[in-house]
Amino acid sequence: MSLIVHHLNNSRSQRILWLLEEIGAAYEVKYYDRDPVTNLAPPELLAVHPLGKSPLIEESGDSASGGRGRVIIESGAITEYLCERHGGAHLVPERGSDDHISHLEWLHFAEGSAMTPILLRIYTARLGEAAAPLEPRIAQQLDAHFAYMESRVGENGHFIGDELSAADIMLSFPAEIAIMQGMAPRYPKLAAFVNACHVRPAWQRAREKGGAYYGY
Ligand SMILES: N[C@@H](CCC(=O)N[C@@H](CS)C(=O)NCC(=O)O)C(=O)O
Repeated sequence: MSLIVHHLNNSRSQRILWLLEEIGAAYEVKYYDRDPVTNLAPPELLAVHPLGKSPLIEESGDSASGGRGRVIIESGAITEYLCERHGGAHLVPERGSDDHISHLEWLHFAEGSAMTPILLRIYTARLGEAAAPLEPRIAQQLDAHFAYMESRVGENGHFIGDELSAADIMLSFPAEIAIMQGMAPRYPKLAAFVNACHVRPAWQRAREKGGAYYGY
């Protein structure tokens, strides 16, 4: 069996590379570049999955499965799958514990909640003045989500307990966006969290492998 990550530059997929480096799993990276004008993924990704978005992982089948592999989409699902099947159990709190429930909340908060106002801001920015009526609501929602993260991240640079968790890896992407948008003075604990992620050797190895990743 072999594991392939279909990786788009400057994207959420970076955290899957980071996760795999933390786990120490063997994987191959297939690289895709965003269109310089539209910023969309190239059509080659559509050949892998109908949504054509990244991250995608592809597990090739072994002879026992008759060579059937499968493609898995969604960062959160990919993260849970890799932790369960590829040696990342130490990145998930013990099932049945209170920390495990918090971990589920945070892991899904990253894509399910935090990314919504972030994407609204990115899309409406293209509308210029036409977006003005929406702007206060988007700004309020961005602040609500980032302020919530700021209020819960530990001084130790983790959202749950004293060790890195899979949820930290998922949350790194929205936190990095907050810092890229110049919000470090407003959310100093989130800025410290992002720094704590970036000094990890596994993050740095993933950064080397992933190619362009915004200004980081
Ligand atoms: N919720 C999905 C979002 C996937 C997604 O939108 N990926 C972006 C990269 S950050 C993408 O592929 N954008 C290019 C496009 O939409 O063409 C996940 O977390 O996997």
